[in-house]
Amino acid sequence: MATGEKEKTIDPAAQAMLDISTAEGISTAFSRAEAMRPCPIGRGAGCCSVCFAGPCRLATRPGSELTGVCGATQDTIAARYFARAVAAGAAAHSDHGRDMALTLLATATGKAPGYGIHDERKLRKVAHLMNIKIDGRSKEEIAIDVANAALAQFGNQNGEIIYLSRAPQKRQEVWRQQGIATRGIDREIVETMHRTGMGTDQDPEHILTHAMRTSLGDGWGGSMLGTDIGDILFGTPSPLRTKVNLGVLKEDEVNILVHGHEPTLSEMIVAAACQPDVIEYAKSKGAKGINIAGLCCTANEVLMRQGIPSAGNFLQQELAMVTGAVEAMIVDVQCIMEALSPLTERFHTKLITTSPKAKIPGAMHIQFDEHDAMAIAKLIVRTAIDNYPNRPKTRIPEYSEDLVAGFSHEYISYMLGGIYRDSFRPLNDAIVQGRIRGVVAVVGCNNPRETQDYNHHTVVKELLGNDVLIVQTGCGAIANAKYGLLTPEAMEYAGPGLREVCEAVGMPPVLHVGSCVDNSRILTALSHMVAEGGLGDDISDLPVAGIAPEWMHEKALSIATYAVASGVYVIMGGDNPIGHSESVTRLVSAGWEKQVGGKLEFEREATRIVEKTLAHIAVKRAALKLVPKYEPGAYSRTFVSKLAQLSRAAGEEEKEEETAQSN
Ligand code: MSK
Repeated sequence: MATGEKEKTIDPAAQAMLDISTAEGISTAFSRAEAMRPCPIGRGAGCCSVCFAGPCRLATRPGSELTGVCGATQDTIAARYFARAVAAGAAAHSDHGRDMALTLLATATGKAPGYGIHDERKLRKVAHLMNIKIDGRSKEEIAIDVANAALAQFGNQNGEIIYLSRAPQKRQEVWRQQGIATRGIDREIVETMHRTGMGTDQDPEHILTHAMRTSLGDGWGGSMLGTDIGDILFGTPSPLRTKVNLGVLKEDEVNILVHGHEPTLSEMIVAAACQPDVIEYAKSKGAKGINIAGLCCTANEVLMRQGIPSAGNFLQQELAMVTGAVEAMIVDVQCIMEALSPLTERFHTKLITTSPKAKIPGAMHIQFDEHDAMAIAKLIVRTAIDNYPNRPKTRIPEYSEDLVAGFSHEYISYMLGGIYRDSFRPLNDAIVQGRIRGVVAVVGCNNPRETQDYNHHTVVKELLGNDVLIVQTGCGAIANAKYGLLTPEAMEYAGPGLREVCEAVGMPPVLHVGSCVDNSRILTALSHMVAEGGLGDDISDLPVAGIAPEWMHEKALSIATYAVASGVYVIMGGDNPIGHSESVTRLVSAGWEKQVGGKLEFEREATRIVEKTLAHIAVKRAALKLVPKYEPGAYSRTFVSKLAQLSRAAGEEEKEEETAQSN
């Protein structure tokens, strides 16, 4: 173990690869984050660069009286910064949704051989939601209408996007009262960019309200369409068991990693790797077979539906290459580090970009086209196979864990109510009776500014012990899977009430519901909980919360904002990105709570995150007149002392940094 490496991650596989990286002088996100302290002005939105009279640097601390050259205040600058990040995040998720709709259209019109409609039931359900005629029509006819209706959601100019109607009635009224019912997905994103440019919207509250409208077009628009159409094309997930962490790489097989977000190519890569001629080709090169694994959310897509193992979460992409065992890393869009390309100069891995939207200098580009998907997928897999004889000495860390994934909201409903009466009733009853205190979504990325996975792991374990049912998506799900929390065995961490319910229903206490776009499944599940009755008549009445303890991407801000706009209390870990404006920080918390019933807070410490979450659940339970009450101090002692140790270490580091800055 090299000095100082222990605090970078709690994952033994990552730790092993970091030791090697340090010994061999390999730069990783961990080492770069250490060398590059965050800019003290930029990290709280104290800098404005939206026009070219600047950039205007206002201050390193909140409360500056300075303004930009145009007179923009710190509050306006912070609100614009926040809204633009939300728009960027919403754009990423929604463009994913658009591509899925285009693939569905190509499939239904016979222009995308290799794809099919795998879940006809879901197709009909979605068609019904979109008021599309079903009776007497072929699945292709219905799918064409669904795809066209989905595509129309992006360019819609007036009225409301269709899926807002899936929310509880009261929530829809809140959106209308506040003027934040999304008109069109693209329209709101474009309007955010217009409003936040130099010289347009200068009222922080007004800007932030529009950020909510934009984000709703992500959660109840682009992301929800991405999820639904993904299910129609590739199947709605149901539980399956697979493995996670770098130990899923194989010594004697061609290792291909699929990385990024969209399932269209990765599903086809999986199919191509199963073709007898392709397997024979791999054998002809001396490999025993072909091993496909995933990274980030592409991993979650093929893991949820196909049981393909995950090699790890966001911070493991470079470390996977350092194993020397990866013949090809196939990337599409989002969360792909530019640093992968220089790494290919040291390792034999072929980095293959595939999206017409994303090229990386130094990487090989094989452009994917769904109209010729299998031929392209085979070409990519063969390129990886050709690289197998070039493999150097490998150092695959021997760490992998089992996990159970595949909990779509449809399956959760079936699991709770049974095949004839699928429903959320048993969950609502368990919450009413107090066996389950509440439901918390723990989602989002890794961030090299935090100890990798520590906050994800700590928050989830603590909440489980307090009878809170957990749902997870994205890299957060992979984080906890690495420590065995996504298995029925995690029951040992559950409080007695939660345990009783999970044992009766036969479900694990942590449910992996999918990739980042699948946070929309959580919105649907919350709407079902409201519809089931007994827990109020709006999402904001439910004893639920959302946490992104190690987030780093703009997409996480969009997710947080649409969750808040839907009535959820959300806590994000790490630094407050708008920390230089106390007023804007208040607007997104107390201000938004007044407007829409949800609020957004930033909190570094895992213990505080847990305390605030449990306190919020207690308040919601009290408002619903449910028992039992929240009892502070109910955490396990081991965790409290470990957390105290880490928070002391973090405090000392911050002090050192402040001293360095004041010098
Ligand atoms: S991949 S957005 S690092 S969760 Fe969805 Fe992971 Fe965050 Fe990317």
